[in-house]
Amino acid sequence: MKVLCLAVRYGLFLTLICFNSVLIFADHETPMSTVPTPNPNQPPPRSEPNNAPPAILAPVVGPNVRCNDRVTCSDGRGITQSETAVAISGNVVLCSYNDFRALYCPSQSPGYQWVGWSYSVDGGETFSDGGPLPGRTLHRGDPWAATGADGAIFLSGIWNDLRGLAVTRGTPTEKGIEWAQPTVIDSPPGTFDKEAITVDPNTGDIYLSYTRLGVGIWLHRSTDGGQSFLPHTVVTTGGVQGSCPAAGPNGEVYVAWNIGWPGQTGIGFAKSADQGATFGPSRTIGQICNFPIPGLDRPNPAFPQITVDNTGGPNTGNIYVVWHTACPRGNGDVVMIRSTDGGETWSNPLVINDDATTAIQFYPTISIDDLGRVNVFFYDRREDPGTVMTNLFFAQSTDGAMSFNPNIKVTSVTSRWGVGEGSPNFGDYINSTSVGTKACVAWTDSRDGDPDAYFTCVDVPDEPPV
Ligand SMILES: [Ca+2]
Ligand SMILES: [Ca+2]
Ligand SMILES: [Ca+2]
Repeated sequence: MKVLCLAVRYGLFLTLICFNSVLIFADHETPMSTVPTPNPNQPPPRSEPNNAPPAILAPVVGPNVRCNDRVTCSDGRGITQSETAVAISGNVVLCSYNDFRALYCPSQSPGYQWVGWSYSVDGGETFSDGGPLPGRTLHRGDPWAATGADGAIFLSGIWNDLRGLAVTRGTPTEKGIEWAQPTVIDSPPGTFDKEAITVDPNTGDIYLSYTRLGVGIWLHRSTDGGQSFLPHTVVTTGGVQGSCPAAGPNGEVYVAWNIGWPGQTGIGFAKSADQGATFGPSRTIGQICNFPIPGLDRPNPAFPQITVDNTGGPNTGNIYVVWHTACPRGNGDVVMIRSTDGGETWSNPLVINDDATTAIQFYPTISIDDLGRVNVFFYDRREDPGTVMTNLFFAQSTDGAMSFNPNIKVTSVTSRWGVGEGSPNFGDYINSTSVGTKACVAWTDSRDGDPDAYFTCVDVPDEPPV
């Protein structure tokens, strides 16, 4: 029998009335004589831009911790650390960045290279500057990092003045990270740029995608823990940049990229169903409408980030892509699209930032935690629209990116963009990773006066058992 019940409130009295059935329940609440005490564990009142389901426990933003030390070259130069990568293995955290001390004083003790790095052995509470990497000044920047299935940490970057790429395997220890000699990819000859790596969590295989300037996006696979890489596969051709790879649960490899940078127009995508041996046709899955980023000293790079749910949960296999664009609302916003069918079809873009301002949001980075929650960090100027004052914000989806919970400010101090030396002063991207219930991020922050790499985690506890 169908039962329709209405909760009707008369003043302080609540009455539950049921129709089309016997009256099951009718009661009157006892009027409250005192105001309830707020529960500090309850989240604050939420806005409703995304119809987000209520969270049970409040997220906790950790302290903002600087990764690099602030030692400069003896002449005062070398102040910029930016364009960040991050990987976590147990209590060891790698925080990597373009380090301009490599430009101005590579020989100064302890020795600097373009792929700067710092490490933490206490889960990111404190960091130490890492010093020389094997290969030293042949490292040429654009760091990216990933954690291997065996707990190793992989750090990639451009090699030898854009003549190759290097992937360096790090072994976490109680004292830090022990680096092997880099594995170099430098043939056939060409101009290499803006690589990114990912690890297939099921096989441990490493995928590295990158730009062959003027040629296209290529991809290499390693099946031996980064000791060697198979010959390249062409992902796409033409004027493209800013690729990002992701591995699916059944050997799929997906790559997303920026079409036409710096005259960027859209987000490209291609799929391999055979572990990167061959790729299907390139498709345009998103649109880029350009907007300026005041304080950034070169054209705005709208590089996408892509990830796949490999948790084994209900959204396993879902693909998520984030980037920034002014298309939806006329100002810079962070948007996401998702595919639930292996990249065949995609959702419409969902604007993740929930502000009501015309401020810009940019440089989104995405990861998926052990619960399948979709975690996104991005720069945000909602508190100071139209200026160079920048914060980092966080947004989480618990429903497979159908909606996002209210955004949370991550930075405890606002950064002023524009300072720095060399280009790009604040980098082309930031990076994040999720471990357990924590979403962790490395970003560029200038609260101390010039660009530095910073790290923090946002812990969003799981809902308590009912
Ligand atoms: Ca600095
Ligand atoms: Ca770069
Ligand atoms: Ca905006």
